[in-house]
Order: sequence, then C-alpha cells, then structure tokens
Amino acid sequence: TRTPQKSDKFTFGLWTVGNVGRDPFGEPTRAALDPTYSLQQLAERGAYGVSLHDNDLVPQGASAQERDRIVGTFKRALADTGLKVTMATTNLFTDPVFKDGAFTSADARVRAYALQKTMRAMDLGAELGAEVYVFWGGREGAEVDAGGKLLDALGWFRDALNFLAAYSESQGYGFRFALEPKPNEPRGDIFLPTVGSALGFITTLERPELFGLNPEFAHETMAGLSFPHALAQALDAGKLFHVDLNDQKMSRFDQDLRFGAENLKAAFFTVMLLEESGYDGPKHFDAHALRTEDEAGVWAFAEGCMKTYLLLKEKVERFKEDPDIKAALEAYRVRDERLEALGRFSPENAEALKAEAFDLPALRTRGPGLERLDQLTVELLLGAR
Ligand code: GLT
Ligand code: MN
Ligand code: MN
Ligand code: MN
Repeated sequence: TRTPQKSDKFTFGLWTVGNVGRDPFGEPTRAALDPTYSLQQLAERGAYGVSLHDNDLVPQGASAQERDRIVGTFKRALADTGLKVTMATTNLFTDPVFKDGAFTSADARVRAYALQKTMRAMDLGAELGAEVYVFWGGREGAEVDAGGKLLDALGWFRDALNFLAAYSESQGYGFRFALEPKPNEPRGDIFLPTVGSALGFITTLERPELFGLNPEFAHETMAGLSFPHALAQALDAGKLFHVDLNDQKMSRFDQDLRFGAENLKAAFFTVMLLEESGYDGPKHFDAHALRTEDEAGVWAFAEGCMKTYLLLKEKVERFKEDPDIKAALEAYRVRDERLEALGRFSPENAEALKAEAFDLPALRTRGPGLERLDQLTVELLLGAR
C-alpha cells in the first residue's frame, strides 16, 4: 500500500492520539501530549487535519490572555504543518456541572451555561477554520426516569440546537452541524441513541438543512446495530456530514478500538460506502491506543487506522474488478424491464400489476448465490484473490 496523503483527508481528534489511557478503574498510563506536538506527528504521517473540543486546546478556566496565547501558538503550528482543523465541538461532559446533562439538564442554569460554553467553543472553531460542528450528547441522558423529564429533555435539546444554529448564522460562521448518536456510556441511556433517532429528530428543528449526522462505527455497534446499514441510511437522507471511524465489540463498554481491529468485514463495507457514495468530508478516526500502550503504541495506532483504511480501499477496487465477484453480483440482481416499468405508478400500471401472473414456485426455489458471493468476499479480504 501507498502511504497516507493529505488528499486522503484522514483526520484525528486531538483527544484520540492525546488519550492518556484512563479508564473507570485505573489512572492514566501515558503522559498527555502537547497539541502542537500531535500536529507535527500527525503531519509526518500524512494526516490532513484534526478535530478538537474547546478544552482539548484551551484548558477549562483559562484567562482570556492565556486562551489567546494558546490559540496563537496552535495557529502557527497549523500553518507550519499545513494541517487543517476540520471539525470542532464542545466538551459538555467532563466538568461535574454537566453530570445530569448539559442542554437537557433539569437545571435551567446549567442549560444556559451549556449554551454559553458552546457559543465560545463555536467562536474558537470558526477562528480555527472548522466547517463542521459536532454535537455528541454524552451526558444528555439518564439513569433513572423518575425525574419525569423525557419529553422536556427533547424540547430543551431542540431549543438549544435551534439557538446555536441561529447564533452560527448570525455570526456568519456557516457551520454545518452534525449530531453524533450513542446508545449509552457515560449515561445509562443517552437521548437520541441511534442514527435513526437523530435523523428523525432533525426534521423537528427550525433549520433542518443545517443539521446532519456524525455516525460512529462503535456507537451503532454498541447498540447491536450494523454500522454499514446506519451509514447507508445517513447517506440516503443526504445527511452524512462527518463520520467517526473506529471499532468495537458488540455488547461491551465503549472500546474505541483502532479502525478495522475487530469487525473487518463491516469495516470493508464502510469503506466501500464512503468511497462509492461521493462522500468527500474528512475520514475522521475517533479511537485511541489501547491502555496498555506507550507513546510508540499511540503512533502505531494512528498509522494502523490509516493503513487499514487504504488497504480496504484497495480491496474495494479489487472487489469491483474480480471477474467471479462481478459474475456473482450480476446473477444476484435480476432485471425485468417490463415489471420495473409497471412499478412506476399510473392507474393502468396498477391494474396491469394486479392482473400479473407470477411464477411463484420458480421465485421460491431460486438461490441467489449469496453464500458464494460472501465467501468470495472473505477470500478477497484474506488476500487469496
Ligand atoms: C468523546 C466521545 C466521542 C465523541 C467526541 C465528540 S468526544 O470521546 O467518546 O465519540 O465523538 O465530543
Ligand atoms: Mn465519536
Ligand atoms: Mn466510542
Ligand atoms: Mn466515543
């Protein structure tokens, strides 16, 4: 495989390579990385850019002067490395103030503070040139429903998103907003748990055209759902504004594994969808090195995400060229132009379709050849074709 290039548009969250290996049972296993250092390391490896939360760059509670100094240094590092900031977001989960939600807190003071923090983070994102703004509602959820806020919470969430979209437009930021669903963790139940839920919610917003999805491979997998299917639905709706690539075992804690580490076939079909759909946003890795690793493991993780993507992209090309796979695909899809034409509604077509005599015994007994097609796919992925 070739090495990653800027034109591949691979991006990483500052928090991903910067992950220090903390988990609910144990302290950090690695030192924090300076964001400028991460930029240099990622640029050397062919990445296109980074994404960030406000507090990945500017520590919580920094003075205005300190903020400007940090942002100035970071902007110089962006210019030196040629990396872009492609996506920005708000940390609305670390500070204990958000323990029972940010935009959906039952406390109006917390909701107002969440708006303030997000507007400031949007100012930062716009200053750094980000075009997509992500909302991952990690703390927007509940462990108990006794508070009785289920319907209120959705209304508060909607009010906040409407407010922030209006703020972005009033400032001329031009952000496209991407909602990132997750079923659980850190909350017992997170609101808008899946891609389908978020797509439904967007239609209730004041400016639905400004909102799309940032689906994450691991999050749909945690819900026991298929990531390629979720991705396809976001694409079909014209709502794939961004994507979080990683991996995950089903029914586990949030693992954020290296892309392709676990579900290779689903990763293959993910790459196929991204490459063939005309999606041209960043291929964003939201994962981190295993807690066992030192800094060398961090860069092995980052290189691995990009290399696996590129290898799978080569496999997608081979899949399309392989004569046996081509033949199997052609046999799978049965065309019938007369019947397909009848599927376009007119009163005459409806009558004709009602009168049609189908050879049901033949349709029932036909084998579509999916066993062989899937085996051919496995052989291709194993390098045997
Ligand atoms: C957090 C979460 C991710 C989200 C990020 C955006 S931060 O690490 O696990 O899935 O994409 O806030
Ligand atoms: Mn994510
Ligand atoms: Mn995750
Ligand atoms: Mn995550």
